[in-house]
Amino acid sequence: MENIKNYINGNFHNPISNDWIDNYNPSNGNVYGQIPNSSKDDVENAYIAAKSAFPSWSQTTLEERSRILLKISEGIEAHLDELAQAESKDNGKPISLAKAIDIPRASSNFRFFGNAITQFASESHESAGQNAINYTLRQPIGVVGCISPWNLPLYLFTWKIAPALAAGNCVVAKPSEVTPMTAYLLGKICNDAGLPKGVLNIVHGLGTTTGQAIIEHPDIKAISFTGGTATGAHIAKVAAPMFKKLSLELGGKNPNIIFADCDYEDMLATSVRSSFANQGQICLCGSRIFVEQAIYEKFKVDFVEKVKQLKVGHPSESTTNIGALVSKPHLEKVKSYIDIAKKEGGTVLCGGNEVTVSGYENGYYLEPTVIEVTSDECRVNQEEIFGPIVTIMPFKTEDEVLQMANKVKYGLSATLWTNNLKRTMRLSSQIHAGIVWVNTWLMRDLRTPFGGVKASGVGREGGFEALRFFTEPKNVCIKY
Ligand code: TXE
Repeated sequence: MENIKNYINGNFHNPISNDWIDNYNPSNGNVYGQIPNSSKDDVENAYIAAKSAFPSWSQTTLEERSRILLKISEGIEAHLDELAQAESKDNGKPISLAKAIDIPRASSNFRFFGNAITQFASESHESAGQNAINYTLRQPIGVVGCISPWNLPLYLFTWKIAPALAAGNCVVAKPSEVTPMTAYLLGKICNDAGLPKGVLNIVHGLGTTTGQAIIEHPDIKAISFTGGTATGAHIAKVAAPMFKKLSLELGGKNPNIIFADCDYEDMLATSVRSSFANQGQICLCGSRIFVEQAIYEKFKVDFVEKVKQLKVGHPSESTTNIGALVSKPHLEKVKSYIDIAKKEGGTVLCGGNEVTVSGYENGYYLEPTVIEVTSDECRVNQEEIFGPIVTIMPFKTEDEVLQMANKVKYGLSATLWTNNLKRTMRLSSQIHAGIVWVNTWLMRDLRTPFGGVKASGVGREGGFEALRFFTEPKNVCIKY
């Protein structure tokens, strides 16, 4: 059994209450370890460690902070295989994906913010004619909370922690209880990199116990959260009256809009990826596919043929394209939408069935599923499923598809396939989303603002947006 511990003040500790929860391996449905279900007392100890470390860390020079963050980045890189194996085992994602995307991006997150902090500056404003100069300080907040989800565990965990540390804060962080392993392994990498004790503290446990203790802690001044919209709303309700700074990266139901003038083969290959990467468990997946009428029938045949070629298999197999879904409850939730779609008149063009992978009969496997819908207003087209299920339907005009694209409560990302420049500019400016990809998907420049509108969240991560979130601006005005 692989039991893990909390990482507090640079050391590893059991939960004070000695309360543990099972950690499942999605590929075979077995319990393979136990993780702390940390209580308020554990979170308080983590907070005290962070508070004690803050004076020194916030006064550490940018060069020294940068040096340590770059060493953490190198440490993640040096442990790529171990971390990728752990991620794949914990989440059910193919090992190929963990090795190519998840872990390299976790390393990039620390490298990017280790460099960005040495370039981060603030403004001054001369009040002409008044003999006054204003300068803006951007000071670290203090102890901040970082709470992350199970779909891209180390990738999203470090996406919050790296800028928080770079900006001079100390952190109480909680990964998802469903995928805690790589966060646990990060602790030793941080120690080896020379991160001072207490600067980063990692507590494990359920959202309702450990997560709740973090968001309601009176002295944890900012919360950076990625997860479901419902949980984001709950966090806002708790934190708002405490005047905490909030960054909420929530769910999505992203349109993939395909015009007849697109580069067809590139669109087709990328649309398979944007539909089913990570078993469709990425908030940025293009789960609603709208295709211009002129190529709809051709697309339907070609897309279904390509999806049928995707191999559902054990995550450790190099040939696996679709691994296991992250948990039994999530598999059941995703499966339920197939019945819902049928009841609403949808047609399952391929997939729709659980898969039994020989030798792993109790694993959580589902075929990649394409459902043709007759209306954009059906539940399967409105609600975030967060699994290997996409819908397709035709459209005739730009206005029609723009209306359908925007007619959901979410507004995270959108993908647009066209070579018509004016149409690109028109639609990109009118789509309700924080990110619009044109003729590509999931191409990421970490300097860009990342986040969504409406029920997809509040605030932006990435680049200087993240460093601004994790600092407090103060204007100093001097008359001379
Ligand atoms: O998210 P949760 P889950 C969507 C997706 C998924 C749904 C729920 O649709 O089906 O959200 O997924 C912690 N106080 N996304 O269960 O519950 C929790 O422990 C403080 C989209 O993963 O939001 C975990 O660490 N923390 C998303 C984290 O919040 C609490 C990616 C996320 O858990 C808490 C994942 C509380 N009261 C799911 N309750 C994306 N945007 O990428 C829970 N948590």
